[in-house]
This record gives sequence, structure tokens and C-alpha cells, in this order.
Amino acid sequence: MALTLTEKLIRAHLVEGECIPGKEVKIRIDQTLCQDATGTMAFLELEAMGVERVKTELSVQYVDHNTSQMGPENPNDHLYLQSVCAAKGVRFSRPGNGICHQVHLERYGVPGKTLLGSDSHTTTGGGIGMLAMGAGGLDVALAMAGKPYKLTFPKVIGIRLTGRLAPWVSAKDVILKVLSILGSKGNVGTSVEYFGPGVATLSVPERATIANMGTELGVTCSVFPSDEATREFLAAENRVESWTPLAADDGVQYARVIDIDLGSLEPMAACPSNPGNVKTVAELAGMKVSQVLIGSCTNSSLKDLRMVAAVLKGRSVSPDLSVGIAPGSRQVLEMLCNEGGLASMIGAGCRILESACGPCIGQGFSPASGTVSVRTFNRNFLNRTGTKNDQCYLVSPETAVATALTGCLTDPRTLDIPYPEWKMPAHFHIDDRMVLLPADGATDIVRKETIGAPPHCTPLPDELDGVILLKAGDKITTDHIMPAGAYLKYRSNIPVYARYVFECFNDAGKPTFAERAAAVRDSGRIGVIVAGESYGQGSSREHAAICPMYLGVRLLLARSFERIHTANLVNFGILPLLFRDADTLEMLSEGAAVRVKNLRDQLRSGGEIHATVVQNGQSEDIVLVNMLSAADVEMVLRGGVLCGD
Ligand code: MIC
Ligand code: SF4
Repeated sequence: MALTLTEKLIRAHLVEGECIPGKEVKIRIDQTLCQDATGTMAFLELEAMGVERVKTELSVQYVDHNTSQMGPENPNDHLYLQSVCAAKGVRFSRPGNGICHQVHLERYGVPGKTLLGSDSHTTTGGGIGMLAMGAGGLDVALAMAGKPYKLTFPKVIGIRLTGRLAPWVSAKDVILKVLSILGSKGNVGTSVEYFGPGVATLSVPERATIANMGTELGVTCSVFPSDEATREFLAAENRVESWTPLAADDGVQYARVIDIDLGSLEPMAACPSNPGNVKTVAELAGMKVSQVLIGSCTNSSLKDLRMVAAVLKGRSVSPDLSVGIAPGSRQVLEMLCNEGGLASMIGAGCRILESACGPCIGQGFSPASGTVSVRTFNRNFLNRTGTKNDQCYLVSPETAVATALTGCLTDPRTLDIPYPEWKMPAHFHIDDRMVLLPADGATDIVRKETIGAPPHCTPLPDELDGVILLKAGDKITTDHIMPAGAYLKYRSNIPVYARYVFECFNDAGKPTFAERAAAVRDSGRIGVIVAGESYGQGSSREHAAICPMYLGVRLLLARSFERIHTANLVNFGILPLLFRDADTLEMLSEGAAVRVKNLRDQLRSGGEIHATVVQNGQSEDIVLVNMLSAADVEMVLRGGVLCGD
């Protein structure tokens, strides 16, 4: 039988289960990556599991998210991470070495291997033929401990690429086009696989951009074949021995095929405040812009930044806006520096930022209120820039640099400039000295006072008596649940970070969500959240489960949930249930009581769960649906992974 590439990769790592879409499988993980904002908790969890040394082929810890060092919290995390990595057998990529996904692609990505990362954009590795997926920190800690990773065997959508991109149209426009077709919800349990003659026209950095932002579709992974272009990239990284050719079998049947003629694409933009809200740049052209930011794990490769530098050479950015550029890695930065590209950027009036996530995760560069920010990033969720009610547009580097020159959103095809040619360098500049190798034997772990312990959890009672703390709508992202930005530095201190749960829904002068939740918890009842479709979109941050759990939230009712967040809820003992009837959500109100009897029996017998809602002095029965596997049910009942048996 002809196989998809996704299936081949899963079969090659299969530990348990059947390769049937919708069924649970367990696979061996070859490589892991962590970043600092999720890594501290992941390593505290690894320590709590009593793991002496990691069991993977390769594990790397990057410091890229939180490098602002406003106060001792970040540097304390960095010290902890450096020391725990040395002790546990993990490579440590120092701050300044670059964004995890860019560096991992350059230095460690290997076609055919599995990669699990505590960051949702770990999918970037799909650009080099890896089965690369994001997960919560606890799942990555389990993978480092040598445990198989559990996932739903995906249905595979094939995207047949034909033709070649026109000048000024690039990989970002391809993935924005895919987002305009598939949307940013409703794709859970899917793998997106690219095939067809157009694939060969795309270099690895371009494929990586597409695989990176595939995460915004809500899919498990995106996969590209490993071909001549992959070999060329690996050879330029001096790692040609890592190359193996990989492709789906001829004549394979995909669950659905989407045809995209690369030559027919035009510049696209994701409009506020969701990456799935896509329009053509031509439709929006002329809009006044106050800020242009170029970088992030989506668009900060040498290919992207060489093009930007070539366009800026000898020109000036518009005096009406501020332009920031963050090269994705030290490799990109040094090469730009040596080739003179950096001088062109500085000369044009750009502000050069550290090779890190920076503004993408709200670490500075918030736009002025009521103004438009144009970014080459992958997410524009409301308030993620750090400015309330922000207006953030996501575009290609080509559109971004054209906008930087004119001061208003500009279709780059209208620039009277020849499109800079891209050619893969024969050799990238290679210098791995910013990656520290682990120690051979035991070493001390440095744990300063700002680093807390993983949270304490308790079994779920058999009779739930809850209060609806929040009624939310569709597409509630982990940025809504657990803001990053200014609060990112509290990631390793749950009691402090938990104060900001659902901060965006707080009203001035009224008790905060955290205060209301803690009051319910302290009265001996559980907190309940109800929401619409696609709850938990976006990041892998397990804090969006840990912190609500710390505040006593144990029940989440929604019309649908996203993949990584569901796993995080289960890992920390919060029960996610679906509404059987979509309109049940409408009749629920904040403050209502939700009661479930015989929870254990109801969950173990599968299917429907009967509950009672008491509001306005009236009591009404509602029906919920259990979507969890038997193993996950037991995990939630006992209070999560760290709860013990
Ligand atoms: C993001 O882009 O939202 C992040 C910050 O990289 C997150 C991880 C985190 O919250 O630490 C992600 O994508 O998983
Ligand atoms: Fe960093 Fe932004 Fe990429 Fe997340 S999306 S890893 S914050 S650059």
C-alpha cells in the first residue's frame, strides 16, 4: 500500500498502536528542544521525576524567549537551565545564539528523525523532513526521560505545489494562502504534507517558514520531503552526512488534496487579530503604518534578511515609522555582518535587535495605542504586542520591507526595484561555541530563590461542585489565558504568574479572575470555565493549564479544544469536556453552579456525562461529552502526571 510521508515517519518510530486516523499511537522521540520560557518548568518536572540523565539521541535547551533581564528572574532561570542541562546531558544554547527553531534547523535538524519541542513552532523541523511537533513542557520532559510520545494518528492533507513563486512573493504568502483555505480552527488531528513539482523550487528556509506557521492551522505537524534542496542546505551547514532522501509513495491517497500554483500567488496579510484572518496586501495597500518588525522564527533566515538588506541598501526607511530587525540566529547575524547587509540595514535607519524572540512575545517594541504594526511574525492574537487592542498585521519580509520604505502597507510588487536573487551559500558560517556541551558526570544545579517548585496537584473529587468563573467565546488562545509579555519573567514561579490568568478579561476596579478563582477554591468548590470553539489555540505553554489549576479550576467546558492545550489540561488534572449540544453554551452564565455526580463511573463508561446547572434559582440538566481516552481519564482523575499513583 502506498504510504504518506507522515505515515512512514510515524511507522519508523512506532512503539504502540495502530496507524489508523483518529486512533492513539505512541512513538519514540529522537530529539527534543526546549526554550527558556517553558524549559525551566520542564526541567523542574524532569527533576521531580527523578531522571538522572536524558535518554534521547539529542536534547537541546535554548535561551531565546526571555532575554530582557529586567530584574533577576530571567538570569536566574538561565543559570538554572545552564546548570541542569550540564547535569542531565542536554546541550545549552546560550542567550544570543538565536531563536530555537532557526538554530535547530541550521545545526541539528535531521531528515527522518522525530523532534518534540516545548514550543508550538517546533513544527519548523518539518521543513527539513522531520516529524516535528510542539508539546507542553511535561510531555517533553517525559520524552527526555525516554518515554514514548502519545498522539492521535493524523489524517493527512496533501498540498500539491506546482509552478514557481513570482518575484516579491515568498514562502510566507504560501502559508497565508493555506491559512485562507483551511482556517485557524477545525484542523486538530491533521498532518499537512507538501508534494508536487513546486516543492523542488523551494529552499529549506522557505519550507521551514511554511512548516513553522502551519502551527497556526492547529495541525499536529507539517511535512516536506527530503530532496536535493535538503541535501544542499545540509551540505552548506557542513552536515551532509545527516541527509537521507524521503518522500511519500507515488500514488498515495490523501484525505484531501489542495492544489496551489505557486506562480498564481500574490502578497498576503493576516489581519487583526488572528493568523487565519487573511486578505491580499493589494486589498489593504495604503494603510498608514507606525511600526515594521522583521524577524521571529518564521522569517529571520539568511534568505529573508539578505533580501531585506539588499532592498534597504542605499535607501532610507520612512520617517513616519520605526523599523526593528531581529536576525534569527547568530549564524544569520554574523553572515549579514560580514557581507555588509547589516550596514545597509543600519544605514537605512533600522533598529537592530538581539537574535531572539523579542517583540514576537511582547518583549519590548509594543506599538503606540491605536496604530498599525506590520510584522513578519506568525501570531497577531489580540494584545500579544503588549498594547491593548493592538492592530497587528502579519506579512512576508518582502511586504514588510516595502512598507518600511513607504510608511504605508505596500504591495512589494509595486516597488521600482529589481527583486534580489537568492542563492543558497556554498557554506554557512559555522561556529557552535555558543552551544555548551553537557558535563560528563554529576554537577551542581543552581536554583535561586525566584524559581518555584512544580505545582502540587490533587485527585479530582467524584462529585464536582463548581462555579462558572468565566464564559468566553471562540478561539480563546493561550495568550488570552496566560499572557506573556511583561509577565514572561514569572514563568518559573507559579503563585506569582497565576495572578495574571485571564488578565485581558479583568475590569478595572473589579476583582480579577485570579482573585475570584482563589475565593471559590478556598471555599472548597472548583472553578469552571466555559467557552466556544477552538479553546487553547496558539502556544504550547503549559502554564495556561498549570496556573488555572493552581487557582482551583478543574473543569473546562467548550465546543472544541486544540491539541496541545488538551494534553496540557490532562497532564495537570483539569477535565476538558465538550458540549453535546452547541447551544448549551448560550444558556450558561458566569456565577452559575455546575454539579456532576458519580464522575468516575460516568467518565469510565465513556460517552455522555450528565451534569446539572443551577442559575437564577433554577436547575437544569445539561449533557456533556467525554472525548478523552481511557488512559487520559485515569490521568485526570488522579490529578495529573505529577500526582503519582
Ligand atoms: C509563542 O510563540 O506563543 C511562544 C511564546 O513561543 C510559545 C511558547 C511559550 O509560551 O513559552 C509557543 O509557541 O509554544
Ligand atoms: Fe519565539 Fe515568536 Fe517563534 Fe514563539 S513564535 S518561538 S515567541 S519567535
